[in-house]
Amino acid sequence: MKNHQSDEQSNKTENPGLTGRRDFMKTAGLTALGLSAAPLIITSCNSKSETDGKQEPAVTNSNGLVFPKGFLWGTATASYQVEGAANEDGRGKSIWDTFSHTPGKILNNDNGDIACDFYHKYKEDIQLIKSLNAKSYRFSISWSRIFPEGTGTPNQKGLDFYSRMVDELLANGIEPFGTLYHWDLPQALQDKNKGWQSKDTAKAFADYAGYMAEKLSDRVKHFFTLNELWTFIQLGYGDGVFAPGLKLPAAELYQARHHAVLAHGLAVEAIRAKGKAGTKVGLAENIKVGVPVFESPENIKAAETATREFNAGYMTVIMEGKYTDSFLKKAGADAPKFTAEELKTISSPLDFCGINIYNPEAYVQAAANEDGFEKIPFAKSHPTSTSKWQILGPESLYWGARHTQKLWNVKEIYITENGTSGTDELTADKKVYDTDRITFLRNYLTQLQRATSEGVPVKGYFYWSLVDNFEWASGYGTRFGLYYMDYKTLERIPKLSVSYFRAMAEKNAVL
Ligand code: GBH
Repeated sequence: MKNHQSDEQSNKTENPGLTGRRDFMKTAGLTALGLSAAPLIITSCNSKSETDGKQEPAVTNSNGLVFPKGFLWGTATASYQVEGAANEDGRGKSIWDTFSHTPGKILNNDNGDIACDFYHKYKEDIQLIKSLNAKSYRFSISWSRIFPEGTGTPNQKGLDFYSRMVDELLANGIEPFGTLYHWDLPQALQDKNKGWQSKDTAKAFADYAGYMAEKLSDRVKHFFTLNELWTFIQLGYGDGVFAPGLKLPAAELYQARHHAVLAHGLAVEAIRAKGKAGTKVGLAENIKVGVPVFESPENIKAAETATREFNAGYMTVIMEGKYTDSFLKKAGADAPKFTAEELKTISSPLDFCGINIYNPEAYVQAAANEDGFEKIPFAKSHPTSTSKWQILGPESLYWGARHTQKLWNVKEIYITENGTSGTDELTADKKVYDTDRITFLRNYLTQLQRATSEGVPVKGYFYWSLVDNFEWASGYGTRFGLYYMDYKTLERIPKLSVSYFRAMAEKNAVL
């Protein structure tokens, strides 16, 4: 194995890819756009394995693609997708219990009653996280475990579960990042309020968020309000393919969307009011990323404008406190009703932004039209993962982070989800050779490292997901995990990508 010194040397001297790119950025005129390439930040690789006498890591060449010191490696999951224990310890039903138990809604009529049984196996899973060299874990809290009816009297046993899970993470040197809503709305609030169609649900969410901050912020320092507002509103209330399975007319859908961003803002205020000093709050949105089809200054500008518009009803209104003109114009008579005071709440300042990125929303080029950009249709032959919606485009990770910084001046960014699904065949001797996932990770993380090397403040990366789990309407057939789940025995089997992730997290570099 090369010694440490020579690794560092090679970072500085033989880095043709990066040097070439910086030259390109100059010639591409990025400096003129205020996007000058920051000096490369070179941190030394972790030399633990050389000093503590443990086995040497299998891979030693980081190609110079090193992340900043302190960069957080982690994995993510969500309550309904992994916990199971659907009827235990006083948990109330959520809209996903109802939806998944409605025949025909989920592939193979799968449901989350047992899922990965994380509720009982969390200690085992925390050891899996630890063995990945991950120092952080993003989990979500099931609202109906805490408030079985959505509001009212909290259920102590529900709280106890998250409390002991957080203690276990901390005892293993893993920092907990808590998401307050990953789509499992208490069924009681769907019944009583029509869910997100009512402002009362937004208020109930804020009460629950404040309660959780009060109880956990002595140990959980980062809270995400809502996960992927676009997804649960559009697919749940617009397209009917996610819970609660509604297809609302446009005006009602716009209003539900407005209540979701309002819920976010009210929750931010509640967490600030009830959390310990220093509690940080942000969101986790699947930002829709416009990727310049190639990097000319005009296309880069167009991709930025496009990204602002693609996210107008979600990230943009949250970050800017206004709906864009073009959003309101397109909505016309269906536009949501809102007050100036609500916009102020919605745009309460955040401590950080979490962005979930799996694919580009579109490749974009400059155009002489009203919008200033046009979307380029994807080629039919453009590669996808086994999830057909997942158009592969590693640059989306770079541009997603960079647009977030540039458009909204964000100082702390986390990639709160990124991952891919594969066929993941289990061999007779219990191996999974997921070469596609490894290739995916190498390509996407190379783009993320490009962002950090240019000074985009990405502080951490959470792979989706730790284990294969309940993939919503696709049930258990679609696998995103680093660990393979044998759903008959609930055995967790490391895929080849576990070794890869572990080595990268140790080196803090793309390998
Ligand atoms: C994330 O969404 C979720 O946060 C996470 O829970 C999920 O497991 C993970 O992705 C993997 O899917 O059913 O054809 O209408 C990512 C964004 C938006 C991608 C909804 C899938 C559904 C397409 N997702 N989309 S479809």
